[in-house]
Amino acid sequence: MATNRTFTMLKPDAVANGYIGGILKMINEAGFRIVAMKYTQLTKDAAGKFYEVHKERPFYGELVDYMSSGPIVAAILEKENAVADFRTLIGATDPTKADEGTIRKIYAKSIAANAVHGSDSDENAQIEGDFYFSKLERF
Ligand code: IDP
Ligand code: MG
Repeated sequence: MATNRTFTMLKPDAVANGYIGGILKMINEAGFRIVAMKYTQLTKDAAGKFYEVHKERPFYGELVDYMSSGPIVAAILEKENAVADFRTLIGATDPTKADEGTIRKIYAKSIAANAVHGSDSDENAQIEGDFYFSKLERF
């Protein structure tokens, strides 16, 4: 299923460090339109559910604790080729391996606290957006 939308979260480290404005500016300047947006905090249960696909990975517990540790910004973004272009904009999972000029290279502290989430497929973008937003919250 092809869509022109992706889903992102500005993670607890990015919010705590005061990077919301800087990251949103990069997102806007890269040509993404904000379809939906929410400032919220995941419970441990909700974070566990969101990252269920990673349940078997060794960092799952750490990831769930971290993602529920403070407020985040969740958003649906629209642009042609949104999923792939947003992954390019955020850079590699490990910020030490991220390209220059990417959001993670500029704002991320570590492979765990890596500033931002980006969906990895159209299907997951749909699932992840539905996790946070009702139809009435999309514009
Ligand atoms: P992605 O966010 O670049 O798609 P995934 O492999 O889907 O990376 O991992 C999901 C999230 O889990 C990462 O963004 C990061 O916060 C965390 N993570 C990934 N690998 C590690 C690791 O080796 N140690 C700790 N946390 C990790
Ligand atoms: Mg991923």
